[in-house]
Amino acid sequence: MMQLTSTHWGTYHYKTENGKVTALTPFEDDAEPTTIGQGILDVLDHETRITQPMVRQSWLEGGPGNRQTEKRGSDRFVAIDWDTASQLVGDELQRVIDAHGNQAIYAGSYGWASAGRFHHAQSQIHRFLNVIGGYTKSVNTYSFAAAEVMMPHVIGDFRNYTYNQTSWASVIANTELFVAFGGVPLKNGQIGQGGVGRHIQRDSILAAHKNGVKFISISPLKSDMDDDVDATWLTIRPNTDTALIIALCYELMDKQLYDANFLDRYTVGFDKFSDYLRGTHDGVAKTAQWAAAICDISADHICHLAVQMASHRTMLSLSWSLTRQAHGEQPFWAGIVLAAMLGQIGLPGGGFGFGYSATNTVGNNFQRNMPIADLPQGRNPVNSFIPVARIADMLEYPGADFTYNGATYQYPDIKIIYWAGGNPFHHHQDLRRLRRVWQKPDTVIVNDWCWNASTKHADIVLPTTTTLERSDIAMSPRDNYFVAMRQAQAPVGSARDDFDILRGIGRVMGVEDKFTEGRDACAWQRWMYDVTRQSMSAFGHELPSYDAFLERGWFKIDELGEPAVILDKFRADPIVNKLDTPSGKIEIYSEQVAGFGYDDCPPHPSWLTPPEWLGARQHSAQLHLLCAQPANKLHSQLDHGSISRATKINGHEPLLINAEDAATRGIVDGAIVRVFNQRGACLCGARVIQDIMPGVLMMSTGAWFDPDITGDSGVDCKHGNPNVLTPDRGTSSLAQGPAAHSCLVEIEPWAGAPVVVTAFTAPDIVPSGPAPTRPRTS
Ligand SMILES: Nc1nc2c(c(=O)[nH]1)N[C@H]1C(S)=C(S)[C@@H](COP(=O)(O)OP(=O)(O)OC[C@H]3O[C@@H](n4cnc5c(=O)[nH]c(N)nc54)[C@H](O)[C@@H]3O)O[C@H]1N2
Ligand SMILES: Nc1nc2c(c(=O)[nH]1)N[C@H]1C(S)=C(S)[C@@H](COP(=O)(O)OP(=O)(O)OC[C@H]3O[C@@H](n4cnc5c(=O)[nH]c(N)nc54)[C@H](O)[C@@H]3O)O[C@H]1N2
Ligand SMILES: [Mo]
Repeated sequence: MMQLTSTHWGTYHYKTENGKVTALTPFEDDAEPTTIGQGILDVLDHETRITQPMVRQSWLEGGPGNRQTEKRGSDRFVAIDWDTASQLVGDELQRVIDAHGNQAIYAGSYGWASAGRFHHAQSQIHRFLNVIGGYTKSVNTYSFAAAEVMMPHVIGDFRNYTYNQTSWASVIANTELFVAFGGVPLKNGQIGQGGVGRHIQRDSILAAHKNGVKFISISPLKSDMDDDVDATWLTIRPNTDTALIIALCYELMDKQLYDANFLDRYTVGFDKFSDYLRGTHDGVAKTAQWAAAICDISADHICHLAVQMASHRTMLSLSWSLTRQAHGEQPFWAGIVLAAMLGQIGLPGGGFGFGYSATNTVGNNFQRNMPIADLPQGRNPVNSFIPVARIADMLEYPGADFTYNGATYQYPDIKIIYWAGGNPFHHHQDLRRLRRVWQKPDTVIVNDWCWNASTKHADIVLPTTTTLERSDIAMSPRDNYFVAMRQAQAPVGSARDDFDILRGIGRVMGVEDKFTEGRDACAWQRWMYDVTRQSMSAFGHELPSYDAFLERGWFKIDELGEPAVILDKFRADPIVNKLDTPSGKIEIYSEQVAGFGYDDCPPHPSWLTPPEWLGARQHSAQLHLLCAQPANKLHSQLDHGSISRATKINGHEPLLINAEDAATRGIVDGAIVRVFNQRGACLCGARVIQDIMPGVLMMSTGAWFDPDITGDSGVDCKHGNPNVLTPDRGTSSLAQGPAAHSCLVEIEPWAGAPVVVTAFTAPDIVPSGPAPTRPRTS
């Protein structure tokens, strides 16, 4: 049997010595493995590993009626045994259900968790909570919420197009000009949710280059495009891509370079949009000169780009990051309209794509929408939900109205937060605010394996295994490799799988059998594989038997014979293969969106000035902060490991700053700097470079939030988490998505004494606490 494991960042052979994993060797089919995975080896047993269930001391001593919730994030923890922990959680869930109903439990539990189909933390927690009557959920993602809500109005769907888009194979063979808004960041293609068999992004882009594809990268950051493809780098002011795209549309219209037949046959609403381009109602023609002033790109460049696009087979790649900014609904919509004007949608290598290399998945060329079984979720009888990034609003304003996709809803009153497989103190914006409103619920429960900011801000912490400590199956509808993940070592301490944690709570609540249906983890995995095998057979793929799969360790589904092209069937026959929009066509103007009447999301793509961008600077000291995905880890995962730690500057997260901006502020390479705005401040280490647009800073996400509990330094995060600076503001009334990339800050050399980063230090733990008192107050 092969000793394989799988992660979001690759598949590995593992080696053990004395019962501990000591080496991970990349899988033989993966010629471009990443180093990210090696980061786990030195933290499996690190001081940040949680080895026993923990309860926050004042919560334990005071009981749920007197919990000193303001101490969340600065309190000591008491180590307890599993029986006590299961009882505490079971009793508290029951108390809240009895007193307030299931909607008072918030368990959106957003996050990436780990690869492995069965031990997927969210699948487990959601199934469990459905068994006990449901929970308030979240909808959409932090990745691209604005697109998830907007795109169905425009092309009928989003996910189906982004995960199944025109493949690299089609680009390599057919594209002449590849224009990438936000680049093609290979750093992001290192990962793929649910497991990666083979990394394809670098090979693909190099093959395209070799085949003569010309790349243009439109981004504030040069490294968003690989140096080896000789791309043209066009710098753009952050958050202004919509203006650029609209001006490109204007120039195509003005020069009669657009495909009127395509617009006629496949779209609705161009007449209204062309009025907007001309400025019929607002008196502003959306010319290249107009956009030049907004985007800081010369009008000549814009005109030239329009002509180039119209005279070549052009692929427009629209980075997911464009949706994580104020009015993030607009860039993709505008991009689709531009592609429609070029008339190449549905042709090989032409049209639009959403974020090539945003993950390893994007642009692959194998069977789409494979029917891979999930752990059955049951039914959630609770209706209440929030758009995922509105969590702080929900906690702050229970009962208040919010808008979402044409309707108005109310925020529920949350008493328990239960998180498994995500890190809200990584992913949410304006962490000072989140920390404040996080004190409101009665109880916060977190399942996780390490002492990151979310476990430190919990009341009850239930320690989980890592993937190396359990068996599972890597099978994802987005990757063609199936991998039998073997348990490589025993769990550290008394860590349990999420499934066993929930089973224990279920026992206390009298629902264990309903939750497990009499299966243990092994029996569930066999069941999920067998269900998948059956449905894949109906789909035209014969999978080996489960036992043969376990014996062999892995297998793969072959790539498609023909390069995949999105919307090719729609192009072939727009009546038979109509889109799932009200008109059945691409909606350049949406009557439905018009009916919503949102000022911040008009019925056709529009340039709306963001609340924070370089054009809204109050003084020249302000810079635009981008906080992109980290190259050396996945979000906050493994930030404490050797690979990520090796990039820190005196323990602080690095920040990229242009040499000019650094010089005017007296900042030298390697200096510790303070970055601040009205929402917060953090320390980080400056990396002075040429290849970032002046006026723009870049700080990756993922540094573990490290609040200064003493208050001595006066900063919100000692380590360098950009989310103490980012705004907690919805993209618009339509999607209410996160808008982290719209953020102005100032920066200065740190004049204070050196600050010790404590992000990777465990909280104070009381070894064996008093017997828990559990007064049942409410
Ligand atoms: N400023 C800014 N913020 C951003 C973004 C940005 O661009 N800028 N990007 C956003 C995006 S796109 C995303 S997707 C989010 C990502 O946000 P998250 O997905 O919340 O981030 P992760 O660090 O992946 O969190 C996963 C957590 O699951 C835990 N975990 C791993 N395995 C297990 C397990 O088996 N069981 C349990 N119970 N837990 C486990 C990990 O230790 C970790 O704490 O961040 C968002 N935040
Ligand atoms: N290594 C690694 N890979 C990852 C992740 C990770 O944490 N680590 N996270 C994964 C997840 S969950 C997601 S959702 C994807 C996200 O994938 P993306 O959305 O592509 O991620 P980002 O890195 O935020 O953005 C890509 C680039 O867009 C540029 N950019 C930002 N704002 C603007 C703008 O206004 N205009 C233009 N033209 N460019 C802009 C930035 O320079 C940035 O480097 O990445 C995935 N891949
Ligand atoms: Mo994401």
